[in-house]
Amino acid sequence: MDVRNEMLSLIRGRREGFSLPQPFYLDEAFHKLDMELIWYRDWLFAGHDCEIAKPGSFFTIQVGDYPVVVVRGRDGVIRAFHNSCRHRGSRVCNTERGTSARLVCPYHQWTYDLDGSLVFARQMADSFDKADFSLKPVACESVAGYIFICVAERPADFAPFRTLMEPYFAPHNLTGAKVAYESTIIEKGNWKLVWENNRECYHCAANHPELCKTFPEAPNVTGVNGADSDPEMQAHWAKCEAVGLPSRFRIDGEGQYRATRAPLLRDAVSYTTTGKRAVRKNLSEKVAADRIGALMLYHYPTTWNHVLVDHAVTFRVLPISATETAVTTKWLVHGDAVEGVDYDLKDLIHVWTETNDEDRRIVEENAFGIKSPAYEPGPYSELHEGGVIQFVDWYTRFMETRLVEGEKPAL
Ligand code: 3BY
Ligand code: FES
Ligand code: FE
Repeated sequence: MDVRNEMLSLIRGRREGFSLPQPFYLDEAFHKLDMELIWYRDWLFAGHDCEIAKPGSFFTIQVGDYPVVVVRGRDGVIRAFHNSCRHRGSRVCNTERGTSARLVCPYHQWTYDLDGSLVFARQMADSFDKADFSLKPVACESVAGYIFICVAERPADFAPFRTLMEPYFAPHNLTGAKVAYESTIIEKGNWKLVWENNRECYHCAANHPELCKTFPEAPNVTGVNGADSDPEMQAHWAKCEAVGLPSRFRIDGEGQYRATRAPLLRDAVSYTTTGKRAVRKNLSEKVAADRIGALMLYHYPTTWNHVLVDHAVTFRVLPISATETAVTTKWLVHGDAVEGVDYDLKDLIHVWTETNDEDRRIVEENAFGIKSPAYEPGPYSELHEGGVIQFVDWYTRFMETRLVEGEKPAL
């Protein structure tokens, strides 16, 4: 049986409400299908507008086999390109980030303008037309300070996500923020294990002593069920919406992204060990109220986020192989906030640095155990792991649809 049929039959034969069969977490051929059908086709969170605030500033990102560069043009527009030179294919930008008036390939110095057009190629034949060799564009959208890219030739419509997400995030001024700190950790586990772990707080009390001081472990905060009927959530939404902050739980029809705002525990306003703010200056001038809790967004397959009154923590997931995943965390503060004056960096990053490391260990232990020939899919807790059930349902439905599409003869 070829790998597509094997995956399809495992999806169709799987027990709902149970974790996935072993190959979904371990097998390189299955992973290649994940890359092809999800990662190379869908919108992915790449980074923030404020990271490339000036014309000519760029960052690079590796999506499976695709190196991509995201750059701000002289016109202020953010664009993305395949980071593969149109001469003989070398990577044009080989640093994580930088600023440059033009993008110059280090191999033979073919030189591209910030809009991707080739402006200089030394001593080529007379018949050579530079216009034929621009950098290939990658679809790129910026919304409320978040840059999303899609390497597919015909990307899905981005507008529905923008419509849902923008009103929630725009008041928080992430375009005017700065990244106070970023970290990338490699978790030795499949990207779906990283997500499964993220979508529940069943593990929180026993594993996250720092986060649990401020973050509620209630399943309707992390998951997707029950928030609407929870009077505490409703009261919180009403309070925040009264000061102009959209807050109620919203999810798209496919279940690929949701936004909601949740209160933190007791009097907490931020993710610190005391619950007190980590940054003196608010993230946004437009948000004055302190007790707004956390605005949470997830968007499969790349990102989950928490926006607080004083800072935001954003996460980006990128698979490296079937059994390794890079998780990049960024702490954003007001663009004018000064380290040592407005915030102490150690305090700011402490809780999520610990939490990430705890989650890394959890994911790695999970992956370790799944490798056992004795592993078989186990039941999720409906009460506590509704978010995980939702993620796995989204993933299997998404893959099934695309595997079936692939079976149809091309027109
Ligand atoms: O970041 C999150 O949203 C999840 C939710 C619960 C715990 N965890 C860290
Ligand atoms: Fe880029 Fe030759 S490969 S200039
Ligand atoms: Fe966790």
